[in-house]
Amino acid sequence: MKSPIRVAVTGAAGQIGYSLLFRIASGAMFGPDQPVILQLLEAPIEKAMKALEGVSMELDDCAFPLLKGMVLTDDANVGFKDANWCLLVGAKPRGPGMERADLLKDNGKIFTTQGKIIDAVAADNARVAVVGNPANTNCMIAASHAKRLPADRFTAMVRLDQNRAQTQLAKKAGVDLTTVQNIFIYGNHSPTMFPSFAHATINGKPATSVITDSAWLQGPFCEIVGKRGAAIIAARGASSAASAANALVDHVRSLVTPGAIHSVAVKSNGNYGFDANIWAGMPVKTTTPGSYEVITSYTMDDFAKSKIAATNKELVDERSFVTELLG
Ligand code: NAX
Repeated sequence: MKSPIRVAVTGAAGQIGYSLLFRIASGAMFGPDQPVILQLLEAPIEKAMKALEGVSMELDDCAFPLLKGMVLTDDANVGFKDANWCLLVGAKPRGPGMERADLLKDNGKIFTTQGKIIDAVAADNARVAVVGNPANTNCMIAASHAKRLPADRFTAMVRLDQNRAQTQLAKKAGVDLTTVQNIFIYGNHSPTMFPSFAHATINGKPATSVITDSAWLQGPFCEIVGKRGAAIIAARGASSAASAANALVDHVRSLVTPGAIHSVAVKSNGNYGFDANIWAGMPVKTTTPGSYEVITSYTMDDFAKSKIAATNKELVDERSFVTELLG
């Protein structure tokens, strides 16, 4: 049996946390032979800590063989101590009438603190995955405060968007979704994201030769994927939680699986026309567990370039709202 890894999860008593923790403890994220210790971090709010206690009781009641311990805390220094993976889910939701800039600043403060503490107390091999919105910019803020951990350890999740795009292409083509490959998300986890259909394949053929309705690909397809989160809120009365938790399982599982090719928001080095130093979704290939290289070989047509320019602009604007929070 391998020795346990420490997995810190913030916002552990929230909606996503409630779907996520059981999947991690079951082995879905790190594999059936990898024991875990869950370090569950919540906001210092009595109600949240009480709810967290209830979740931990349920985790106990699952008798997961791989779950070797739990830490419940509202102290980030405890929550991130020696953590091998830090899953940053907790964030403040956008309140009624709240401007995006205010949300960026409020959540940016959380990620400033957490970035510093992770850098100070997490394990040397720590990896960080950000889900809390605005995920790309929060990830950039956290990474900017890390002096020990390199920037490529900090990733933000666009996997939910990739999964959504894969399913939409499969439905349109009337095929099993496993036949849809190489559909990647570029840019921000927001409605401006670009699901790059031109490089996708269906049963090994270009998706554009199977789905010949280019107006649908350029219009409704991009829109459905980009606005799926809002559509779920409208239908369910609450934001996507189980599918987001599932996407985080996929995000990390792919990052620990050498050879996996998937979409991750990573620090841009100017690839694909993204501004350097923002965090943007792009295709990566996992090299060794936890490490990856960006796939830079895809060429973009004019339509793709215009979509990437729009999502890049949004990320640059977000950055400009939070410059004073960057380390
Ligand atoms: P919830 O409001 O249900 O849970 C968030 C939890 O975070 C709460 O329990 C809260 O007490 C806790 N929290 C707040 N500040 C904290 C802090 N400083 N330290 C530790 N915990 C803290 O939200 P939920 O539905 O779970 O969503 C969590 C985040 O994921 C939100 O920001 C949401 O916008 C974002 N999402 C991101 C997605 C993505 O694809 N990147 C998709 C799903 C989701 O919308």
